[in-house]
Amino acid sequence: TNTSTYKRGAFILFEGCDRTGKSTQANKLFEYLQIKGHAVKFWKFPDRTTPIGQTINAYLTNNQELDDKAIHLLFSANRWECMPKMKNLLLGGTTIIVDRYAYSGVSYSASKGLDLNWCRCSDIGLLRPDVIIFMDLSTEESEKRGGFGEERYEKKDFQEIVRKTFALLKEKDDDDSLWKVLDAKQSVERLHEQIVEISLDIIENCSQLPLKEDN
Ligand code: NYM
Ligand code: MG
Repeated sequence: TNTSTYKRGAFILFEGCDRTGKSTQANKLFEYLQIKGHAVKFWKFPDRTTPIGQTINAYLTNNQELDDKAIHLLFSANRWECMPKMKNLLLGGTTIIVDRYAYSGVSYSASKGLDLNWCRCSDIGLLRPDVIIFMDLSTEESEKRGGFGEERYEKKDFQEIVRKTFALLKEKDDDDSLWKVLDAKQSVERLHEQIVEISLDIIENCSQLPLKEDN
């Protein structure tokens, strides 16, 4: 009975461990949608351009030490500070492709030993993505991709724990149909095809739905 032609944008999220191809695929999807004439924006967390993001960057590049809980809350605050802009874009009909979000926030922090439920608290009320494209790759495979870099967390044993924590988050999710787990070992092109199909479907199907909040 809703005859409105109003369409909101979709919140498409890429998640996964380091070196799984998230940024490559997020960029390819962005270019594809742009060429097809969609209103689309790209967002990356952490957003290292803000003052909070600069502190996060200093931490990740080992130039600053911070208490585990303090850095967790900064990652979360970095999402909160972007919410008004993201909300406006989505309501204005722009689709947002996001590279990492609260699921990385909880997985990386909980993998250090922080309580998982404590970690989730600071993200309660953030916008909920319409789909989570999870790039799944064994740590052996991700390590082969030129090896891990210099940044904090880029260590094989730690990544192994993060991967398991992501799986636990999916399992605990009230709506685990939101998660599309892709075998990231496939070729860039093959993955891109699947991601395009998933994304076009989501853009179409969420356009009349209200924005959801994480709980
Ligand atoms: N990371 C990212 C967190 O620990 N918590 C968060 O909330 C987010 C968004 O930052 N190793 C970690 C995961 C990555 C690192 O991200 C930097 P990227 O996508 O590698 O630049
Ligand atoms: Mg990285």
